Amino acid sequence: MNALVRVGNGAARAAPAEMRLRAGNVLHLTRAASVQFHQPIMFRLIRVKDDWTTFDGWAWLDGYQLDTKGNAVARRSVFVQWAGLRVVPQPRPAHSERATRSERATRSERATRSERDACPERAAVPAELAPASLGPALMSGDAVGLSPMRRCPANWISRYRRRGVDHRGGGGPASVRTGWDGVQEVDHRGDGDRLPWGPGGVGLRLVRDTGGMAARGFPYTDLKDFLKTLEREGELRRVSVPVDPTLEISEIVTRTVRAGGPALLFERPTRGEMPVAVNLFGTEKRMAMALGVESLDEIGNRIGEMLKPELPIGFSGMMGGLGKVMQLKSMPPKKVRTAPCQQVVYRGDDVDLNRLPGLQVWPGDGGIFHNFGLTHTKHPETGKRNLGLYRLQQHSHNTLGMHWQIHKNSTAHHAVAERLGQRLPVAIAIGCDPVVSYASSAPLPADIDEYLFAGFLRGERVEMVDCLTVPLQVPAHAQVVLEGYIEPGERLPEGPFGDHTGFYTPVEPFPVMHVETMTMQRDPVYHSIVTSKPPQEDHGLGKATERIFAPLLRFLIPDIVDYNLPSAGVFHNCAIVSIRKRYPKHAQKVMNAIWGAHMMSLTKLIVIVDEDCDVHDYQEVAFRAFGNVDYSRDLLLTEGPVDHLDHASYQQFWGGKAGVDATRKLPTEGYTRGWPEEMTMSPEVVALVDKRWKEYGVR
Ligand SMILES: Cc1cc2nc3c(=O)[nH]c(=O)nc-3n(C[C@H](O)[C@H](O)[C@H](O)COP(=O)(O)O)c2cc1C
Ligand SMILES: [Mn+2]
Repeated sequence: MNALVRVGNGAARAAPAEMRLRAGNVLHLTRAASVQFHQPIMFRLIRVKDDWTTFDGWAWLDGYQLDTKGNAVARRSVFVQWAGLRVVPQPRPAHSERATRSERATRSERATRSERDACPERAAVPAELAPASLGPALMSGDAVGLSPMRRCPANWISRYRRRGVDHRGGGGPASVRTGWDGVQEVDHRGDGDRLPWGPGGVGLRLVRDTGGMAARGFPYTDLKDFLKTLEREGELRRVSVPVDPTLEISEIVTRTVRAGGPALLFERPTRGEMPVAVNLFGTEKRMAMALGVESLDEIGNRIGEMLKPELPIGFSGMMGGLGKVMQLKSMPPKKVRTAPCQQVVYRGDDVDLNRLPGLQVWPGDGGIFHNFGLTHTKHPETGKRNLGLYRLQQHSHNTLGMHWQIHKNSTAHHAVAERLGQRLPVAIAIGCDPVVSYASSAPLPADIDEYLFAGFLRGERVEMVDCLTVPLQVPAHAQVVLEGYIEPGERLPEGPFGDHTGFYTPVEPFPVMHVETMTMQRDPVYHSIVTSKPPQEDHGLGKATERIFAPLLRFLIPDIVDYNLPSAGVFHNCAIVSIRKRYPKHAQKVMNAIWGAHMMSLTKLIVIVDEDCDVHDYQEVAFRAFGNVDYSRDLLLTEGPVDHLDHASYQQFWGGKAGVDATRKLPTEGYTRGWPEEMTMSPEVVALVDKRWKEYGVR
């Protein structure tokens, strides 16, 4: 971005030397830049929007308007002429001067105090480095102290330390992605030895700041940003030959997912007016990239750390806890007045869902479905918004079947609208940024706003815009938006649909959305997903939820050490749970707690193992579940609600459930034979064989 600035209709050309802008540059915008600045403003750059088409000599800049003290007062996108831009030289931030002895003492005192407080980021981050200020202008050669923070997690730092990477230039180059809240201190041109990066931190010497990407709060504003990153990382393939969205795409995606292959961009679907992006979340790696982390556990850990000190464990522990975390740590969505998702508008008779390359995934499907439409509704009485991912069947050029299941939040909104005899306004967003897309599938309780959750995951506010014809908001950076309403009492048969259960779900009557307005970006990309018998690409989404919600589940049921929702069990059929067993029938207590926990209540089979069993190691789990169980005593059979799509229960919506207690049994549970000891080799012999291994010539 620094050397090349993209202007004109996609043509890249070198910008004037003085216009090699960097994130963090402060610009004085006057009339020379655009007549709108007849009253000049100061503007700190986040990035040049080189993906926004514009006229030659002009550009869109994303950044913050500053007040006279240099504080950011508003985030703005401005349209300016290169020729009229002036960069204001900035003095070094105050903390960049080599610290005096007394300053250093204060800093280390502060670090020790903050260790005790177990909340180091609040105490130790200099004000200039707070996220809103976009951080200091880093320069090559600077020593940077990084502490284990939100975007610079402890496990990355320990990796650098293990590799011997440090500020003295040891260990070779390493790339570190960090939020400014992870940057403890910067020593411009100093030796960096005294940087108080604190326990668990590391000092690195900067080779280069990777610019806009690193300076922004979250790496992707929209789906296209994410696709670009995937492509750069070798995680996306373009398919440029024409391909049929009926069945052919489905078969290609299924094979690709099974081979652990890349995301796919079908550039020329034979139906619809835009390319199709699929398999974005098909591996845990891509899912982690989607959420801007290196491992999915990082997010769970962030939530877990915040839950410990601050919140009492109550009856509604898990979800109450999440709600508090969101209030404390999230960024509420931000309303914007103009939005890329409304660049093109079709109303009334011009609405045609056939512009979208909806997929038919299986031969017996009831027609074309839109599988990644993010459905927005509002509770007609409380006004509370809901976002949910529900499949949409294309009934006609302007009607959609709303497959929201019985336990879901938008179903409840619709029920209230019908009781009141009112139309329910609906807005569907297709092709959102990957975090919002994930959030739409997360099992959040009704009182937690999915956009607050997304703001928490992004560490940055989601920009939303008012719909044109319904009283709802949608993500400003969505690719396509459908606006309309549901008539009370109206139903149409929905299905069959080959779902992630591996079976066709039968035809059922579901509400119908009448699409009145269709808006989109000028060059939209359509996003979809293929569902079928696992493993399929929703694996990544399910695993993200498992990991993100792990600390919350532990918070509610502290006996739980870890859990695994195997994708073969379609996430709600089976849970494998390890516990720290302390008293008789402890395993049964945990089973009952899980059957009482929000959407986990739909679980059919729960297998409980002792804490020394890795729940992700199926061999070990099977060993315990097959061998450690007396099926007349250790099996708990009960009944309860099951998933809307469960086909095995003898009637819809409820059925039998089993808990398998595969823990070691205690005398107090009636097992008085003395639990046998498992064999392990004596450590001396292990050490001896280690030492002599080569000598044996075995391998
Ligand atoms: C690919 C995919 C497709 C889904 N399709 C449906 C669906 O058709 N109907 C449904 O009720 N839930 C579906 N879900 C699950 C919901 O998205 C999930 O339960 C979410 O929490 C619903 O939001 P809500 O809790 O606000 O109702 C799907 C999930 C994924 C990942
Ligand atoms: Mn919800």
